[in-house]
Amino acid sequence: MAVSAFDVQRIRTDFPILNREVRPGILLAYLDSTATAQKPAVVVEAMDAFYQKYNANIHRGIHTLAEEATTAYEDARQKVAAFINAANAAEVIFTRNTTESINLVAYTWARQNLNSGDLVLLTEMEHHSNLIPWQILAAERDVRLEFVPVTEDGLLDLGVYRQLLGLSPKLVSFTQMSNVLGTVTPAVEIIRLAHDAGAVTLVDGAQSVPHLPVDVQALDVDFLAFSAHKMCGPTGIGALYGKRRLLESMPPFMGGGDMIKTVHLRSFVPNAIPHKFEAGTPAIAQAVGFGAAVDYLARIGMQTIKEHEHAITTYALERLEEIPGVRVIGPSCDLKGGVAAFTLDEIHPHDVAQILDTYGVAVRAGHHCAQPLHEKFGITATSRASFYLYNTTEEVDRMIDAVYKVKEMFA
Ligand code: C6P
Repeated sequence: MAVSAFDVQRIRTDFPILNREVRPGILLAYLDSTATAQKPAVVVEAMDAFYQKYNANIHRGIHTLAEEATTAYEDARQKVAAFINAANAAEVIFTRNTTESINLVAYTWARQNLNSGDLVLLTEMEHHSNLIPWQILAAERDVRLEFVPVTEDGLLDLGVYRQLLGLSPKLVSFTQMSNVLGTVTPAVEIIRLAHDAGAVTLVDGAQSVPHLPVDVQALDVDFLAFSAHKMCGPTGIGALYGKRRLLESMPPFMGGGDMIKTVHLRSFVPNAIPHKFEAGTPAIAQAVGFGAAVDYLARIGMQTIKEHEHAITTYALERLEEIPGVRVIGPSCDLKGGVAAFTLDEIHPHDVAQILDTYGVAVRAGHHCAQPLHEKFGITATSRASFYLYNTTEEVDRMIDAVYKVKEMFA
């Protein structure tokens, strides 16, 4: 059954892995894109072409291959910048992933600007990537941390947020989409209020950039962190967007080749942005793959992808909620992206995921690197199905049938 005008069967032919049998006769139903997305052939081919045809180091050589590799790497930066509507490609720093992007801000901007007693405002729905860097900083600098609470229905409590802004935080750092609840947070409003209170803002876009149209200028966000591997690109590369003024004022993150203008035995002058933050040989093939991935997503259109995921998620939530003993955490489908985290009776989520796997259905189980959020809901773990542009209602049906099988086994 098609859920929208979007031709999902056509899209699926772009992803060879989706034809894979997990075991003889059992086709893969990949419902774990929140962990990492599958890659279309165009991404794999772009990386393959780099290694087969113009592999060379960048910004260093003047031979043909080095120039071709440098052009491809910088073209990828332009593509990623255009994808999030950055005003200038120099505002996009290539990192390893979202985690490194957030740490970059914590180790540079935050250590330059935050001191004892200063406040960092986070939320209770953060991934560990947007908690631990601030906990480390808090321990080192005596910086205070406060958290915007999550309500029973999986939303941020904006009333408490407004009150916490009265404490004049220096930084407000929050996720635009929860990897567990699926909640899409009201980022425009959160950022506007933070700026009115004098705070700098960081958005964890690990889940939003792959699944929603994200425009950094419309958001007016100061920093945005995201990973290529969750948006049809390769592992090993991500990005940090930062406003030019901030990036230029920040000290380098790591020292080494490429991030310098001049070096003497006892001193150096850092390079201009973005190179100031890209020490050493970067992930060149991965950047090429990242560029191919954003080309691919942009061709389909992020609004179209969002609508397809919304239709699949609506269907999945309806079907899950009809199963006795299933509890889905998070808000209604109009307030969330393509994530359905649930518990099933008293059955351990690892058992659920393992049994689903025997039917070819790949879901994740555990705390999904959001342990405090699970504690808030009084649980230690959930099973989590997540959806992307290539998922179908048939795959949801297969998951539902498998969940009924789990219930039978544990009855
Ligand atoms: N969440 C999940 O299964 P990295 O690992 O750096 O690419 O992304 C970290 C990260 C940060 N923020 C959010 C909201 C995330 O969802 C993730 C990654 C995966 O939910 C792996 S733990």
